Amino acid sequence: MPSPISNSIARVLRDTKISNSEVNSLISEARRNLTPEVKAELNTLLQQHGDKFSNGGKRDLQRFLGTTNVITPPSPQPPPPPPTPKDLADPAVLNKHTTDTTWKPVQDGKLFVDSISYDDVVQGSIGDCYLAAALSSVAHANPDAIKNAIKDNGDNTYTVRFFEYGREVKVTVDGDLAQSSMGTQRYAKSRQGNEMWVGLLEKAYAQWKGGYEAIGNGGHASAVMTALTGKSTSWSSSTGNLDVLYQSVKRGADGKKPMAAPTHGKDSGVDYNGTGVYAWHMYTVLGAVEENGQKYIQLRNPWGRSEHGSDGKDDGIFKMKLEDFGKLYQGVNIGY
Ligand SMILES: [Ca+2]
Ligand SMILES: [Ca+2]
Ligand SMILES: [Ca+2]
Repeated sequence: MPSPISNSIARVLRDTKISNSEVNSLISEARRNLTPEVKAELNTLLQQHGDKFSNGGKRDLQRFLGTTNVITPPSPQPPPPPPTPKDLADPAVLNKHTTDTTWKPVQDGKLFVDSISYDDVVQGSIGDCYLAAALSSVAHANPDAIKNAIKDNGDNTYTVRFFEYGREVKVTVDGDLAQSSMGTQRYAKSRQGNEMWVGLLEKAYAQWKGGYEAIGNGGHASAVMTALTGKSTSWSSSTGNLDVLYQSVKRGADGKKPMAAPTHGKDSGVDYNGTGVYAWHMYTVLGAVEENGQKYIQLRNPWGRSEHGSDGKDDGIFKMKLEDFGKLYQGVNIGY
C-alpha cells in the first residue's frame, strides 16, 4: 500500500532533476510521519534516481535517512502467561481417612483473610492439638512469624520455611487441602472457610514429618513453636510455685512469646468431669490477668469452641483461676 509520501515522490520525479528545495520538502513531510514504509520509499528514490539529485540534496536525504530513527508504533505486547498451576503430590492422610478423602483446591482460597489471628485456628479431625495450639500461640504472639514462614510461589504452590537445629528447612506443598466425603475440610482450617494459612502450615508440617499419621497422634507444642520461630522454649511446671508460673506467663505475654499448656493424661487420675477442659489436650495460653485479687490464666481451646466456665461466648477462649489451672494443666511451654 503506498504511503502518503508516494504522491510527493511522484511529483518530484515529473522532471529530470530533484532540486534541493524538493528534497527539503520531502524531508519535512517525512519527518511528520516517518513510518518504515516512508523510509523505504525514500531509500528506493535514492537508489533508483540518485542521478537526479544535486550532490548537496543527495547528501541531505542520505543523512536524514541515516540518522533519523523510524518511529515504530509500539506493537502490543501480550501479557506474560500466568504460571502454570502445579499439582504436587500431597502428604499421606491418616490411615483411617484413606478411602474417603480427596484433595481439592480451596474455593476462592486466600492465604490470609483479614489479619493473622490466633482465633483463626481450628483443629481438624486429627490428634494434633499440640500443632493447632502452637500455631495459634505463634499467631497470637508474633503474627509476622506466620507471615514470614509462608511464601506464595504464585503457581498454586507454597513454600513453608521451618527451623530445625538452627537451620532452615523448606517444604513446598500445593494449595490443595484434604476434604472428607462430606465436602468439609478434614484437617486444620481457619474459621474463615477460604483462609488457607492454617491448613497449609499443617500440610507442610505433615509433608515434612512423613504424613498426617506421623503428626496426628500427639506431639509437642514446643517443637512446633521452635519450628516456626527458630527459637527454643522453656517449661514452667504446675508442680512448682503457682505464683512463679503466673509471673512467667505474664512475662511471656508482655514479651510476646508463644505459649501453650498441656492437660494431664486420662491415666493421671485428674478428674476433668464438669471442668469444660479435656484430658490429653493442648491449649493456647493467651496471658495472665488479676481481677479483684484473683489471678487467672487466659486460654484458648484449639477447637475454637468448648471451654471452661461461662463467659457468654463459646469460642474456646476463656480464663481459669490460677489454682484450677494448677490442677488441670501440667504447666506452660513458653517460647523465647
Ligand atoms: Ca496436590
Ligand atoms: Ca484471618
Ligand atoms: Ca469464650
